[in-house]
Amino acid sequence: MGLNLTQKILKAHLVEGQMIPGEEIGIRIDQTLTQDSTGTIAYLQFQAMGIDKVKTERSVAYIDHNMLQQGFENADDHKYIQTVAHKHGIYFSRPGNGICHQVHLERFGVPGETLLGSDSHTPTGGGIGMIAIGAGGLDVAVAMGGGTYYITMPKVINVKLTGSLKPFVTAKDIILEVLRKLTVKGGVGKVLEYTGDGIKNLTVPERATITNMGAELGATTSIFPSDEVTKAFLKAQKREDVWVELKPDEDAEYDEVIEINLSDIEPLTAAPHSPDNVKDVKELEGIKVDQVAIGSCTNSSYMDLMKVAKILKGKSVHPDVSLVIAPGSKQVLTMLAANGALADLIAAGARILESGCGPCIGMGQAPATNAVSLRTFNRNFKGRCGTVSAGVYLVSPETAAVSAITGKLTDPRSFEGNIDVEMPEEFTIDDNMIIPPAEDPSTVEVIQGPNIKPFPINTELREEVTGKVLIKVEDNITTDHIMPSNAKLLPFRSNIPYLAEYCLTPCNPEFPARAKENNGGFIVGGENYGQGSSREHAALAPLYLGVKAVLVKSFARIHKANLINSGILTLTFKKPEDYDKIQEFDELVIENAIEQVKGDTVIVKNKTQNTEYEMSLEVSERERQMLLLGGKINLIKHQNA
Ligand code: MIC
Ligand code: SF4
Repeated sequence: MGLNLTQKILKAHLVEGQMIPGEEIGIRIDQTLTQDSTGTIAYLQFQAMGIDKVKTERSVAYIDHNMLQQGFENADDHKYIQTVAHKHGIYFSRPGNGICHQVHLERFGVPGETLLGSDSHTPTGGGIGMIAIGAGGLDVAVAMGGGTYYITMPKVINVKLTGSLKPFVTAKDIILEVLRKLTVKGGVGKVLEYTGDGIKNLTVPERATITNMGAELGATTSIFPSDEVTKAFLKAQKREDVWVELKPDEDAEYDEVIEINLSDIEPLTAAPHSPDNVKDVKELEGIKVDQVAIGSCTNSSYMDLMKVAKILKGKSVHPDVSLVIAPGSKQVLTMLAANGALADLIAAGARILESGCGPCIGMGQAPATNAVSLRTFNRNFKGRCGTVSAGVYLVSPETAAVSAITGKLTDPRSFEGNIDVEMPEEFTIDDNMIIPPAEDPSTVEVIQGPNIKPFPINTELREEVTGKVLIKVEDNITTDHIMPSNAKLLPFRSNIPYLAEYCLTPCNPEFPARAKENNGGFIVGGENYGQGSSREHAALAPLYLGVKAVLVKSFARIHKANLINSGILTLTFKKPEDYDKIQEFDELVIENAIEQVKGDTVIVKNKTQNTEYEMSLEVSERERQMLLLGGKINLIKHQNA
């Protein structure tokens, strides 16, 4: 039986386990990436491991999330990350050089290699045939130290693309179509492998848009083959030497096949407040738009922004619309500046932001009260943009640009004119904003400012785990609910005690106080709990507040791993109807916890209601060890002792 591409790359990196879907496997990681908002804690963890130099082939530390520098806090984070990177063999991408995923694709990604990143959109690298996975910072720190990365062997779904896109229909619309079909939890435990004749006409940036938003499906990752298109892209980046051809075997088998005829796809939008709330643009056309934001790791490539420039050339942004554009990288911005497209954007009235995440993570450009914001980004969770009452619609750059002119959500096909953009034969290359590691690390002093506080570490599991239900939340709770990120909080990503004051406050402002009064307790949630970001702060803040267990109908992959890494019990209801019975403030107890955690079923007693629930503990043996010892750091210490 032939192998699909996912299996081939995993097999080449397999260190432990058997490649049977659902079983835990350990893989070797070739490359890592971090960004500033998860990086500081990840490097503190790396330092705590006492390893001098990273053992990966390439590790890169990016600064892209928080660049407002309203106070000293995040400038301190940048300084720390720069010095710690310099000392330990890590490349440092300076603020202004661009969004981690865009720059990594341009300058570092290698087909057939594995990439682990402390950011959920790391699968962008699948656009050039990498197995690129998002994880919590601690997992990335361990990988930098040469440690194995463990995942559940995913099922591989073949997404077969046929036909070709109609004019003004884009890669963004393809992935929105997949989201419409599969929903935000449809990819959990799966890799989406794209094949078929339809991929031939998709450039690397277009493929990367698709793999990037595989994160919104909850997928482990997404991948395209490495073919002539990939070669052309790498050649244009003067990196042809890293290209290899990679494709599934002729007789490859897949766990599932989905066929999509590209010519059937229409311009789409994900309406508030979920990336899978997908509608045809036609259906919603005419909605008045207040803000248009173009950029993010999903849609800020040279090709994307050239199309936007072509649409805006000689036109004016509608008087009621604020149009902001953040180019994905210095490379993109330099090229737009050199060929005059930047002048066209500015002349039309676009507000040009620096190359970084910017409004995507709520760092500035919060829309007005009740505003409608069209964004080319990947997430539209309530409040993520900085304004709780605003409605964010996710769209393609083409739809965004055309709507910025008309002032209302507009089908881009109404634009008259040609917006074809050729893939450049050569990108403008200058890596002067990437600082290589120090030749003599002993001369480098790591500078750690006062905002950088120690991170919490759990204690061994107790015989009896007791506490109240501190909060009960519904389905699809995101990490943006659990540990919100915005311009006010992002500067405190290395200060868990401060952040904890905001933990779960979008669901219930009293949660942190309640947790402290009761010495911690339990969280109860619905399906897909913890979807979205890789931020381990969404586990560290509950840990700091004394949360001992999370009881849900189902978990999102990265958040579950982060909870286990923090030694917090991850329990799922065997009978989903039990979720309905449990109430906030109920007193719960897990008796004989140590014994019970050694098995797959844990009985949680509800003392208030005098009943009990059967919960599954779906973890590997290694994870069980972590839960018994109080997290991954304790496990590492234990193994080294
Ligand atoms: C996001 O898009 O939510 C982020 C900010 O990039 C996060 C990482 C973080 O929370 O720092 C992610 O997607 O992992
Ligand atoms: Fe940055 Fe937004 Fe991409 Fe997250 S999704 S990495 S915040 S651009």
